[in-house]
Amino acid sequence: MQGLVWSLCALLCLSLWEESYCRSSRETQRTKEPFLLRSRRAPIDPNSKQCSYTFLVPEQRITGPICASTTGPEPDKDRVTRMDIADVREVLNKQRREIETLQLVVDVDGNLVNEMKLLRKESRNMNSRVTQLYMQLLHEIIRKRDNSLELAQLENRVLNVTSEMMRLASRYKDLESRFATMAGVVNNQSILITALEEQCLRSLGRGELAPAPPLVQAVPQNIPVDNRFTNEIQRNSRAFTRGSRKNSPTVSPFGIEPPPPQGTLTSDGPFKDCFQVRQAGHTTSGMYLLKTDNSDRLIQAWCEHGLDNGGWTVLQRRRDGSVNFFRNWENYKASFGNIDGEHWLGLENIYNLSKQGDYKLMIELEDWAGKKVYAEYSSFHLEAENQGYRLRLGTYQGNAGDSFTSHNGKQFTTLDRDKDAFTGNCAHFHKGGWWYNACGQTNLNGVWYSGGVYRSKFQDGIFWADGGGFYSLKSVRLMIRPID
Ligand SMILES: *[C@@H]1O[C@H](CO)[C@@H](O)[C@H](O)[C@H]1NC(C)=O
Ligand SMILES: *[C@@H]1O[C@H](CO)[C@@H](O)[C@H](O)[C@H]1NC(C)=O
Ligand SMILES: *[C@@H]1O[C@H](CO)[C@@H](O)[C@H](O)[C@H]1NC(C)=O
Ligand SMILES: [Ca+2]
Repeated sequence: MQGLVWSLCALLCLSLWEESYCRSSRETQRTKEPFLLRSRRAPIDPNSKQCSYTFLVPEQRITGPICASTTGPEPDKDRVTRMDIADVREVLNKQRREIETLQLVVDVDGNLVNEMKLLRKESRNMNSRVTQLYMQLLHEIIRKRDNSLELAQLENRVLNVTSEMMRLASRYKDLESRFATMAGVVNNQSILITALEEQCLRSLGRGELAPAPPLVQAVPQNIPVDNRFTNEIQRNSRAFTRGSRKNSPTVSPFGIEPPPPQGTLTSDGPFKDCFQVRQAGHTTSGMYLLKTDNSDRLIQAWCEHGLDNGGWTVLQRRRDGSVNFFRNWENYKASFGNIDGEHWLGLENIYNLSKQGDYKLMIELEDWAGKKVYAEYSSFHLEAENQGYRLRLGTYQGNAGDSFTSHNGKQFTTLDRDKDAFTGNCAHFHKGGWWYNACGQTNLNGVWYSGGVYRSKFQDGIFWADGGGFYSLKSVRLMIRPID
């Protein structure tokens, strides 16, 4: 820019100078030839002076001046030129001043233009900046509005949740009071049940109060102590549902035949017992069809092949309380329950099985800590029905303790057939069917209580004296196999 301005100035100066020079040269043209035009004009200028020479004769003395050069300007012309120069200088000065003024103006103008340009640029920048800021502001405003909306929603939700919480708290209090009422009712019912039980026993004893059988005194070794309440509840609920369960496979404990056990038969038998099944090559525990000697009836039985080389015929099994064992003579004579779950194989079947040869009995017991023990009797068989299916046991061996030998030689007693040595009916006290004595050291067909230690007026749980009379076992199995 600056350069351009300067070059412009220079051009201007040059032109001005040339103009003024030309003017002055025109004025002086007649007297002085401008050296620029001499070459052009010299040959044709008629006013141009020629140099004149004076030739001297050598014999003669020099009397006149020697002309060395006659080109010097004439005095007239000299004067004119000086005046001209003064004129020109003045004009030049004047013009220089003008130029300086112009220069100043130009400079100012250029600065102004620059400033203008800068300002314009700045303004443009400002505009875009302002636009940007405006957009940002808009954005912020929109965002703020959204936030406030969200905040309001959140507040609403918090309020709602708080009110919900209060509602739930009040409902919880309501439920708590209702629970307290129910607990009171349950306690009252429990008392009532006990009273009714006593009354029932009294009426069974025809007005006389039958004395309770002696309790098994053995103290269990590992009693869980914190589940008494659980047992109480369990017991009460059982008292209500006993004999009226609809979903149970065993519809009624009295007289009604249970539906045939279901399951898949894996037998290609029939076999005489599970030992024969095992000998035929079957190694999978499961349900098999058995046919005892001199009988044309088939028996469904569970063969246990996973224990001690297998071949065990299961006579009874308890494990989850799914089947009611407080049943009459007909039930115990036949069979009940589910072959693949809790069941009783039936006294007649057991009798027919056990008379086929020499069998030993294995009783497997598991407590609620998962500990398994067993009691084995070297021989086992029952006598016929007219002998009340009297129990005949061999000698004990095992780690469960011998709680069964005291039942040896006893007939089978149910709630409707009392063959025990006790004045009352042991089946009523122990709530099962068994070879009761008076009443005995073990009750494996008793009530299945959850948790082990149970609270009951009588010892009616599934107990094995060595585990304690008030400790109900978790699972039990009675199995027979021919003596090796
Ligand atoms: C809060 O509860 C009111 C009714 O009690 C309901 O209309 C509103 O939609 C609820 N708000 C939320 C955020 O759940
Ligand atoms: C329980 O029985 C007692 C009296 O034996 C009685 O005062 C109380 O109200 C009964 N409670 C319930 C919840 O029935
Ligand atoms: C038991 O065996 C006898 C023959 O000894 C037979 O008549 C009877 O039907 C058998 N009972 C069962 C339930 O198989
Ligand atoms: Ca009796």
